[in-house]
Amino acid sequence: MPRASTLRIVRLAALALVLIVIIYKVTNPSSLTTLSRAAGYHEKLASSPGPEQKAPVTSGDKPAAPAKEEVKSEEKPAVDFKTPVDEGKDYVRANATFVTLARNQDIWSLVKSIRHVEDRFNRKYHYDWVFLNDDDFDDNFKEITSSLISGNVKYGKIPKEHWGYPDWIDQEKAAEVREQMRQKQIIYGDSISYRHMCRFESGFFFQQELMKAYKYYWRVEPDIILHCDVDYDVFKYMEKNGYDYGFTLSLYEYIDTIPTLWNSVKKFIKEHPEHIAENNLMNWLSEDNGITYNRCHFWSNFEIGNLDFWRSKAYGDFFELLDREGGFFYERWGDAPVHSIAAGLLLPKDKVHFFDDIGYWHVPFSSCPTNKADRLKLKCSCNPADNFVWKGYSCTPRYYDVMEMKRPSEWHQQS
Ligand SMILES: Nc1nc2c(ncn2[C@@H]2O[C@H](COP(=O)(O)OP(=O)(O)O)[C@@H](O)[C@H]2O)c(=O)[nH]1
Ligand SMILES: [Mg+2]
Repeated sequence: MPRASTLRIVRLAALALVLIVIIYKVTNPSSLTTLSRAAGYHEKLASSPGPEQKAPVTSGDKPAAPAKEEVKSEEKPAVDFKTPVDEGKDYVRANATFVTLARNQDIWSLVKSIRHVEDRFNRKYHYDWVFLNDDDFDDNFKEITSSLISGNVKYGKIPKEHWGYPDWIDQEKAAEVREQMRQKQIIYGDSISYRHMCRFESGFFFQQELMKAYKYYWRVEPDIILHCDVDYDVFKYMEKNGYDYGFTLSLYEYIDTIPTLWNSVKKFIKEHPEHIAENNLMNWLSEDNGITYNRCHFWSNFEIGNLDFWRSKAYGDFFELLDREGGFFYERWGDAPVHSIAAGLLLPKDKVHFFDDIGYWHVPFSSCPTNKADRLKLKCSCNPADNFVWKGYSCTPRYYDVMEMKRPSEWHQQS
């Protein structure tokens, strides 16, 4: 019958169509949506620079298998430098500690930072935490902080010679400068304690008795947020990759706080050419090969670093020259540009690491992992639209250029 045979033909055609689609999908796996989504993630892993070799996650939240092209990059065995979560009590930690400079009154701003660090990282690793203060910590501070921290907690009082005026500083001149800066409304321009703090963080935090036992540190300030899980041991990661300085945010310094800093740096370069590393980050710090400073600096309220670098002869000579120049008091040199210029000139550039996977906030800027796949994997709570890393006032795009690093694929959506 004509109607029945038409129906049969339609059914056969439909069946053939389904078969064609199945055959096409099996022979072209990259056309599957799950695989193409995973490809962006692996592309980033494969494009990571230098010795870093971020190996894909091995267990737990497994991304889907890589698309065909990426399989090639797995021919070279990737080294998993990211020591995964290990909650066992026999876990062997790196020789490392958190370090926080604080006053007793900072306690309620600090508890929030501690909770973030513990919840996102330290509850899995139990690293120590050293608190430093120019005064005595009170019982309330000690009781609350020690109740929150899963590693050993230590409290140190900074000796007078590390928190005060060196004898070559003309204190009247310093007071005049503070008054001028107050009138110009320069942030912390009229503060004495802020200057002692910046000089301490520049020259002395790593010399404290309690810090002498450690090699690596992670600096934490009050009122910071960790937006994402940190699902590997960052200290071991520093150690295995030979990194000496790690950062999350970089930006331009206010010129009014450091008008003569670069002149002093140039003096140092002339007096101590032996300390200047080959293949350093000068091109990140300067656009004219060292004649002027472009004011780029790593934001030092977050730092993961190697204390031996700060204790080196090179950095010791650097700090001593700057300290003699008096700019911590006659201007308002911050520890951030001081640390950054030192890391940029005294270290080869492959010793500095950008932690693109640590979501971090300190008022008023956030870093947030750029690619969506990373934010999901790390359970991030940050809005990528707020990611400062690719914005105009950030120096991190320049860092990528100088390091010849490939930018993560979604960077332009956040610029
Ligand atoms: N013990 C002590 N810590 C200080 C003092 N001033 C600042 N700090 C600490 O130094 C760090 C930087 O200070 P903060 O006020 O956060 O400066 P900002 O981040 O540059 O705005 C924080 O960890 C503060 O708790 C001080 O006078 N005494
Ligand atoms: Mg702060």
